[in-house]
Amino acid sequence: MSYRILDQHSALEYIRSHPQAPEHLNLQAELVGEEIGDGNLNRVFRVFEKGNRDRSLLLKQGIPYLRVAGESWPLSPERARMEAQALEQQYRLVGDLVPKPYWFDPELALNAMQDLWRHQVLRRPMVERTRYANLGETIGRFLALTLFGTSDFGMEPKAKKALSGRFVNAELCEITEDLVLTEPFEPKLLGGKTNRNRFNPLIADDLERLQADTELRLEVARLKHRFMSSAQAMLHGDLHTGSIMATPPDAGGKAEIRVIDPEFAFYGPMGFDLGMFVANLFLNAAAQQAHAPDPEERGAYRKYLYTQAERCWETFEVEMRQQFANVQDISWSSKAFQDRFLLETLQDACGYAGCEMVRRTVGFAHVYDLESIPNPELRAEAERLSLALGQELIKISGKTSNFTELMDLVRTTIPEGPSSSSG
Ligand code: SR1
Ligand code: MG
Repeated sequence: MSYRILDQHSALEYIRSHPQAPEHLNLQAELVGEEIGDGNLNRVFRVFEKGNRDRSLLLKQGIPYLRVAGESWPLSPERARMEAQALEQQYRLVGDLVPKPYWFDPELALNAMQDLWRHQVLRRPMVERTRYANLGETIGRFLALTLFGTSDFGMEPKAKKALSGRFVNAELCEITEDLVLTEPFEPKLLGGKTNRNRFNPLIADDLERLQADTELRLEVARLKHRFMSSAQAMLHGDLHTGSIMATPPDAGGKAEIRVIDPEFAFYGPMGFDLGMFVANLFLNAAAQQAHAPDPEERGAYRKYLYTQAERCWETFEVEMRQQFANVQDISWSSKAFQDRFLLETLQDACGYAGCEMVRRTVGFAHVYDLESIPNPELRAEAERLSLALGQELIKISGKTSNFTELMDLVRTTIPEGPSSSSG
């Protein structure tokens, strides 16, 4: 059957007639379907057997436009194929750190996968200061295994080239190139292009100062070029805290963590994924300025967030070095090369983290962490912290020599101590 946009009813009909569905659901049982998509791009349906919540699956369909913007922003449903391919690779490399893929239906641009109904997207619980003791470590491991495993270090050269050829994700990369790496930094664009920034009027002067900073814009230009031309590994491409789900933490504080939504996957610089993740921890730290008026509580949660950023980097580095120990190409086997590569990755991560913080504060696509602060003055206070740290991270990105230095900057700009009190 040809492409059509599914709704709750047609999603159920689709399931009833799909040959692979009975592997996951009893089609004779009463099936319940609900639309649950709250992301920016797609429609997502959950289907389960009434009274048997464990017998369920998730359908994610790419529609021909951006869900949050409507038909005025066309987008090819082909992105569903990118997600299918990326999920297949990630599942091969990290197994249950991602939802299990069931099937891809090219005609409907639809992915069927494991329904993580016990898991919750991290944004809201993190605004409420939920702690996941194993978050940083899990993401660090996810990144090392997926990035190394799809790079020249982990693949035979011809196989890596063939795989990278399957990840030419031009349309979604363009979104990142424009929304993350151009528009927030440029007061005027060339070629009649318009700038889609949206921001709190109370921080208009701060944005003007940021956009007047030529040193910063030069660094962003370098990072953008690297994003577009440095095909190191298959990236997740959009690894923010809305792309991570977790079960409620157990008595020891640990949770089952899964990375979702890899439709922005493409071959790019490894530091991009790392930078996105830590930036979203720092964005939350900035937003706690308003969410946690008690300085002790705010400081304690920031401390937790910074520890997770550190664990992520530490785990990434340890796992990468372990993988490098088995590298087959003599060119990559020296410690000196590995040190240098990891330093470059750290520097990239630092710069992309800064870009993510700035764009989530003044660009087109914001984050719940900041958006959920109802009072504009309090929100501006948090947004200024985010902009200040974002700018600093971009400016030190080419110079930073270790993660401790980066975290010193984070702690100075958005402090953990009660001195960060706003009253
Ligand atoms: C226009 S899409 C806006 C944002 O949503 C996605 O999750 C990406 O982060 C993108 O930049
Ligand atoms: Mg997404």
